[in-house]
Amino acid sequence: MNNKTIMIVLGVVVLVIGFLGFRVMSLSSTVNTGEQISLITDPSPLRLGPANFIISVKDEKGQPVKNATVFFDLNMTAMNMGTQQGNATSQGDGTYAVAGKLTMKGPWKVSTKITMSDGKDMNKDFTVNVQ
Ligand SMILES: [Cu+2]
Repeated sequence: MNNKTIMIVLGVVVLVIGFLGFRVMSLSSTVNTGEQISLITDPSPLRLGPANFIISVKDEKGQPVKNATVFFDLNMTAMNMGTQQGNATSQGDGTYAVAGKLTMKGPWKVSTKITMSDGKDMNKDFTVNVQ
């Protein structure tokens, strides 16, 4: 083989390794991500007054979890605005809804505790801003 052929072969090898490396990375990012708990608010962005909080629970495979218990606690991050907590209501599709009242502008914390049907507990907190 002459030098030019070697360079071409090396280039192809580098491309193949790069491609495989990319595939491995993208595979590992979709495997083993764990359960996903996400929050949607209505209205969004939040403002003073009543608001609905929709908490979505998905399992390790990204499937909606319909039979979890979702405990919800709403308060400001920096001060106690009184107790707003309880279980969110299952909507039957892996989402859980709860109503709250936002009585002051600024950062609020939505704390959730999710209990799966097998008894496994998870906590996830969200910080939202009231405008
Ligand atoms: Cu406050």
